Amino acid sequence: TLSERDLHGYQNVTSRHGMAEEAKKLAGYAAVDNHVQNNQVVGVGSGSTIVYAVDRLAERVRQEKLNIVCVPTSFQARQLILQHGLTLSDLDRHPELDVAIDGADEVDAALTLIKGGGGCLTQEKIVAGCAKHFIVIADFRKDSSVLGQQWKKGVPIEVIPMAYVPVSRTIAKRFGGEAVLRMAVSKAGPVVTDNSNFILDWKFEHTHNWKEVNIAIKMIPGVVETGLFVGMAERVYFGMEDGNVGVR
Ligand code: ABF
Repeated sequence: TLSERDLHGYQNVTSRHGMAEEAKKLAGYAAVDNHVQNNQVVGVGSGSTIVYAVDRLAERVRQEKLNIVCVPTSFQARQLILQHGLTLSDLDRHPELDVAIDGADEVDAALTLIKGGGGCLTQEKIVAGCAKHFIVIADFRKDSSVLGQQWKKGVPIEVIPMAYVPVSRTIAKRFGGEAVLRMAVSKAGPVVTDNSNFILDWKFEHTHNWKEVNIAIKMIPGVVETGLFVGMAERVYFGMEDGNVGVR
């Protein structure tokens, strides 16, 4: 049986999780209501927060008869678009997007993001880079002043499979910490991305000049993309515990 303390702790965790779900919805709705207009091309992110944004987008398309096309950032995002009956498009047809909406693992004071907890960082960054406005949605747990404060899984880095060992060693040597190959939950083997690559999770040990580190890591032969989104987010909507939406 759970002790009183454990039960209280468990209730805390579940209620905080429950609050986080509500907070995700608040952020997703606010972003769609404030940044999506008729006749637009919308980049759709990945993760769980974006699900609320897509719910709201589909609702508005139905209610307001909006003419919207959606460009996905992952297999999951593509499924979300299809499941909601939204019009699916791609970067061949729409290389310029009006707005991209996506989640994040952590946001710092300068709106630098860590993304890629879900393994979709490369297509997410490509789509975000093609959008006039890149809007991020997150619950209060992602709202940090320094990266690493709350997100403890490190910076995801997508790498060409044959290069993951030299890349991991180079990162540890140059920047400290440890870059660990992301294994599938089954432990049967490494996670393989939508682009058939591997992911290293770089558990950095201290703060860095993320702009410089991002460029330096990107230049290591074998690196496809980093989960550091520097100077890309125009605005971040945080669903808060008190039911309000914070905007940075
Ligand atoms: C995606 O959203 C990823 O970049 C990021 O890891 C994830 C955050 O997931 P969630 O919205 O479920 O917190 O864009």
